[in-house]
Amino acid sequence: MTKKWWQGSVVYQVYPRSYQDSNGDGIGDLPGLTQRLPYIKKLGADVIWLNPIYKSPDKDNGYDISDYRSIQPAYGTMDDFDTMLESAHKQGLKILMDLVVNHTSDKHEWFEQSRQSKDNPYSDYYIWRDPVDGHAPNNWGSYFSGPAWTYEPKRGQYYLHLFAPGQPDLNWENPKVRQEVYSLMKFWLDKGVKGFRMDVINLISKPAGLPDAPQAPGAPYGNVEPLVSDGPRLNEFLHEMNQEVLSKYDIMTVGEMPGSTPEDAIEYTGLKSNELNMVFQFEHVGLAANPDKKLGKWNDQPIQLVDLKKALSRWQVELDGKGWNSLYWNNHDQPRAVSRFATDDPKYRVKAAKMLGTTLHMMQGTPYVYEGEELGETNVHYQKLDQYEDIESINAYHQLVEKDQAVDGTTMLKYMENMSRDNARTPMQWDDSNNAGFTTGKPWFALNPNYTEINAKSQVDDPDSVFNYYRQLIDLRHNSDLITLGTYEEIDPDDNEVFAYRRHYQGQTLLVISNFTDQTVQRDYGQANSKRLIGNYEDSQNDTLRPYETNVYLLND
Ligand code: TEU
Ligand code: CA
Repeated sequence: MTKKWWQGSVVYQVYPRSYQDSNGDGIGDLPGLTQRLPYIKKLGADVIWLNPIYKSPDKDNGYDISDYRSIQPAYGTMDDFDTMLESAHKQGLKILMDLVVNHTSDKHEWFEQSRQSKDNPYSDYYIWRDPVDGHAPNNWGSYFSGPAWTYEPKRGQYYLHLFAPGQPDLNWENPKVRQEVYSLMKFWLDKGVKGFRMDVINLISKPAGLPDAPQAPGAPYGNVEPLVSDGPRLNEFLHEMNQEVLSKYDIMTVGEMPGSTPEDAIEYTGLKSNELNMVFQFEHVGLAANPDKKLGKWNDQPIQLVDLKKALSRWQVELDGKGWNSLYWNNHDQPRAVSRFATDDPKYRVKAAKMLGTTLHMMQGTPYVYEGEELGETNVHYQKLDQYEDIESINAYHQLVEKDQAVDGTTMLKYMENMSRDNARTPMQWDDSNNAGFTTGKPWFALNPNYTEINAKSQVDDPDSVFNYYRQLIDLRHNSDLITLGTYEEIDPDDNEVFAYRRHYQGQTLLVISNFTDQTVQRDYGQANSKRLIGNYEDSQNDTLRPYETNVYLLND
């Protein structure tokens, strides 16, 4: 197997709004990112995935785009973008853009036209349906609470929006829509960006007839995901996109795919499929959802290690040699990794963050590091509703607590503290000065007060920091085909305390052992007296694993 550049790469994700403000308006921007590129280079990442930076009314922090070919003014100008891109290239960094084409903003010109009448050039760019008995055409609920349909009196019809009403779904059945998408993709690729992260790309092909979705007892709407994910024409659309655009450039693509299975992912990323390079699967971030189905992801229960192991190992084993994995613990939609999968107790936080990094970065696939993860940043632990900013969290509170009375307010706030997307969106913690060096003005979103303890400045030159540990993990991968390409062998799937696995490649074996508990435990996998490549304690004590201890060994077969 010849290694593709994106198989040997590590991606660093930047949420531009919260990365670095350069002009004191409290909002992160492109010149701010340009200033910080050397930091990302120092970490050792190869590629930067930028969350949306296009013109947008910001109903969903940029995931509602009103012009795909211009920059959101708060982030700067097209010149600022070009400067950033040039500077990135000079430093050997590639830029990956966020492609959001399941939906646009309702303020996009296409939609402004489309909603006027049933017979204008854009009338069929979106998914319009007549009312049924004076109601919405089916029971679909939006990902952001409420119905997935909104009535437009001018057309006397409803339009579909799987997310907010300000995010109408594009009609991919219309070949003109697909050509528009291919054309905007070429616009960015011709500038020199090196690929796309494709937002909810497995939702673009809707099932024929738009039938009702399964509805949990007591839930006001049907749950669309099982119905709209991996729809009937998805492979065809992705294949067409590949033929018309992707195959003409040397780029990487990762499709965000809630609800996809390994079998689906093999279809999209398979060596012969000519569709995408890899997908973001949701299995491990969907664990510990509420058993009361109408509460969905909102819960405060810890994840069982055996479930986490099962989820990650399944993708490792099933995609080996057939597709390619992306590896991630968190992103802008998920709580902070260390709080969620280990502990943010100050006593163990540093050890735990290193342990998680090791467990993920020694797997097969392309690793993604979300801004601040490399510092061991934690959840923000808000206690009040008015501290939240994210549309998903706020809408869910109003729907579940006030409208449905499915849960009481205090409990819901606990669930949000645990699961809200806002945990990931507080500004980057650069130093211990006012507002963590993120802005000289008033930040658009409050900082996590622990920035005085957890920040980049204190870590970059400290050899024992989480930052420098991540740097070593990335460096190890860059220099090892065993880590990049080796096959995966799970050890003791029923062990709920230790996550251990082996990797095999050309007569060499890598052994990875991570203690996910705050207790000392004993495990013997034959590691005694083996060569240790990396670990989060000064030395290895062989079979004795201290709290959150992790070690990686190289064994010769
Ligand atoms: O996320 C898609 C998605 O599945 C999320 O809505 C997810 O269900 C939720 O955030 C986790 O509970 C993508 C983007 O990453 C997200 O930021 C956008 O809000 C969404 O699409 C709509 O574009
Ligand atoms: Ca700014």
